[in-house]
Amino acid sequence: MGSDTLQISVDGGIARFTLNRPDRLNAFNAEMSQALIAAFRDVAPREDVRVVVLAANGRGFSAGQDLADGGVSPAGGTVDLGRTLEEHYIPLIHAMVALPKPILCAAQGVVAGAGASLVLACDIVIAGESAFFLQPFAKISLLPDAGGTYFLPRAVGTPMALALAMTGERLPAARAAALGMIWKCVPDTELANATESLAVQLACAAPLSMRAVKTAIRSTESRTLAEALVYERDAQRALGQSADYAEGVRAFGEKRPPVFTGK
Ligand code: T3D
Repeated sequence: MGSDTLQISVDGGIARFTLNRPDRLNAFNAEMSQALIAAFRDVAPREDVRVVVLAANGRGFSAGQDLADGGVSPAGGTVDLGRTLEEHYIPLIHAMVALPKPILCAAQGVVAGAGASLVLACDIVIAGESAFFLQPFAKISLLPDAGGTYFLPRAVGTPMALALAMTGERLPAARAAALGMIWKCVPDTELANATESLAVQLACAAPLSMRAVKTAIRSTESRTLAEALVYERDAQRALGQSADYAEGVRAFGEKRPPVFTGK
């Protein structure tokens, strides 16, 4: 697993995926996209992985699509960007949203284009103060993709999403946090520690609960209130019959931390 462009490690219930094209500001080429898709698919069924941490090496998280990569560079004539979306970003976003475990993202520096869409597809985002979110698509006569037109208005509201996508203005991490687009903005020097302690917390959380929370909240857009209530009833019924629920209540009564097994 992994490649030169994506570092992967698994330890203590935490899978760490680290984008590794720092000299290109972690712009996505085909190799990095495919490695990331394979990595998310690989950990989906693994019981030894409770949370994924997505991070990036270097001064920026990602500058989006690598504009020099063969499939998208218009230098050699017209290109079919629909095809590259079909091959790379659509399966990637599906793999992330369908992953039955939390994805925690740690972002620094530039978070642009498809890289920004990817971050919005993560479940919890912590950003360093240096981070800024950028929708550069219109500057090259494109529209936000990789789920950008879906995630962005839901994260910041339609008026803000339109303005960000049409102007290409930078949205600093502190403002993104104030808008509720990300979970937290911390000093860059604290980004690694803040990410690690939240990753450990999520790795110790009840896996069935994490999966149910993600599935329920991620699917609200396509559900009516009545459907959401029914989904909650059915999911809660199943969770209430799990060994982890019994353990959670027992641990509460015994005033000790619970030990969850995912059963
Ligand atoms: O169907 C499809 O697949 C299409 C999908 C499209 C999805 C997208 O993501 S479209 C949007 C693509 N991204 C951009 O348009 C952003 C382009 N980059 C920039 O605007 C700037 O680089 C940044 C604002 C991100 C950062 O600026 P700065 O001054 O901090 O760094 P820099 O010097 O511009 O970049 C550092 C190097 O990374 C530089 O290379 P060099 O000169 O040192 O050899 C630069 O060319 C390279 N780089 C930055 N972004 C990209 C890139 N190389 C390829 N693709 C990039 N996107």
